[in-house]
Amino acid sequence: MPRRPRIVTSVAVGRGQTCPVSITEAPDRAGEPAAPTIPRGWAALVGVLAVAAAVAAGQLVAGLLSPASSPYLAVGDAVVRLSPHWLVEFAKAAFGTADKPVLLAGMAVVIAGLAALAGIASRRHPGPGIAVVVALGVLGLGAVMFEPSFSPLDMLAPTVSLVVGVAVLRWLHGLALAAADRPGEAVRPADVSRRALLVRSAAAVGVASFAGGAVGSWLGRGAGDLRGPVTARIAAARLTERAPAIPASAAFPEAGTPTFLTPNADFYRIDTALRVPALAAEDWSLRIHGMVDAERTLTFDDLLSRPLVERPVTLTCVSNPVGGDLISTATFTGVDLRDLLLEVGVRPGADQAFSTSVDGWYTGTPVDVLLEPGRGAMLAIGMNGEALPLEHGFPVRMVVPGLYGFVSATKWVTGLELTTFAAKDGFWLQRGWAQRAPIKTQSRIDSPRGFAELPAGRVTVAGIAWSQPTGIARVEVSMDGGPWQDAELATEVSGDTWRMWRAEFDVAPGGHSVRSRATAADGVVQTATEADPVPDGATGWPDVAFSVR
Ligand SMILES: Nc1nc2c(c(=O)[nH]1)N[C@H]1C(S)=C(S)[C@@H](COP(=O)(O)O)O[C@H]1N2
Ligand SMILES: [Mo]
Repeated sequence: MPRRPRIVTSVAVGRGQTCPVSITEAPDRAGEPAAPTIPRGWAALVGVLAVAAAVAAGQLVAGLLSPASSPYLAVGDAVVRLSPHWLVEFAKAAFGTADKPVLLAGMAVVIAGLAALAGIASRRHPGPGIAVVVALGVLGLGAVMFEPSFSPLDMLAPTVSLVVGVAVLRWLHGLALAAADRPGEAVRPADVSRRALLVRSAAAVGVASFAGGAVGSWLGRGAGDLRGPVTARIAAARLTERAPAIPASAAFPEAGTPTFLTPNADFYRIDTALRVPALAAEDWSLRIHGMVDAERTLTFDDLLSRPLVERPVTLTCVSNPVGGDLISTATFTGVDLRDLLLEVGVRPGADQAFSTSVDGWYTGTPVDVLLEPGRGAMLAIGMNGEALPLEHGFPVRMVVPGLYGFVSATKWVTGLELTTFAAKDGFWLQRGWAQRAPIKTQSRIDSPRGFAELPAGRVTVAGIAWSQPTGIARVEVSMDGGPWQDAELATEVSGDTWRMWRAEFDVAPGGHSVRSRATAADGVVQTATEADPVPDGATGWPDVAFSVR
């Protein structure tokens, strides 16, 4: 039977010209109704539900087997890793620590949009929809295989995801097609029941996807009980160096400063990991290799059998703007890293200790800093008397007093290669940040808060200052551009930690602005020159405006 042109139409071919085309279709057999077409809305919904089912199935299998194999989160990780650095900086600036939920939500919107378009392209034949579902599935599989922790079993979740996506698409597509109107035909009772079946099936897929995805995410959230036994073992271990007692006079919380030690739950968190690695202490090991006399692999038991030290350290992020809150203090427990490096024997010429994390992150730390006597670099296993929280590097991280986190504080550390700076670049160095980044002398005003309205009378100005590992010798405050006035300093705990300060002023009703500047123990005064965080840390004097009634 010859094919005949059914529809003659014209399409725009640019600049107002049109061109007639004929769309040739399979011929209708005499008397048979025209081919059914799924309404646009339903077609889009079929696409979205199929992809939702695929994502949920991947999430569920990953949650059951291996959280690192979730295709959805692996794609998110890949986006973070492949994003140009201006985009990452923009996201950090715009969303702060909410950047991860924002990324995942943005991905959901993009994927749902794609799925809807795929559905609409499949109003008659499921082919285009299947192609899109397969393409997304292959993307998920590829992203999982690129995860640094990839093992072959991890292919199961993305594979199940792909298969479920295609199956649900074909199934719902079939139901939708069966329920679709046949042009020129009256609605029959069978059509009504077909429509009811479609609605029920679509609702079931929606509910099952939501529930499966939620359960999978919950299962994969990381095991809290990994930490309990480790906390107990740290408590029972032999301490050869105790942290100094923290006197009440080390902070002025009543005046508005933070508490001296930051509770673990409030400690600032910065990393590129969408999923917190959940690595059991028994499964952890650290390989120290490269330019060393004797390569060495340490287990968690090896660490615990060494003398443990306890040190209060203030960690600071290079991205912290003047006045920002990416700074916190904890007492870290762990092993001395200098001792360990002396044992393995660092070869002459090795100027970079290149640490790698199980999450795929990496950075380089100057060897001379790690080997500096008294610097106190450590492999930390405990934080404020507990095992490290998962999001702060459980079971083992690096802590190096005096260096910004991005060049020193590798969390979930599993490799330490002694090499040269010429040979390798760290993650943030590759993205325009500095190679060596000692912490700059800074101060912050915590009280009054910006734009506060205070009652008339005496005003207490209070804040923090830091200059690890040197320590703070002086903080001065200037009200309304007046002379610098010495602030009262809190009791010093260590040069590796922040120091609180406060000062009192009589201020008249009206608007005011107050500034602070710190002086380090070596006499270096916090510079007034304003610099952005990129590439090696912000500078400038904090300035807070407030008013008095
Ligand atoms: N594995 C890993 N470790 C990391 C990072 C990271 O992205 N991945 N970020 C670093 C940065 S930039 C900082 S400031 C500190 C922050 O440590 P915290 O989250 O415990 O405060 O961790 C460092 N260690
Ligand atoms: Mo950082």
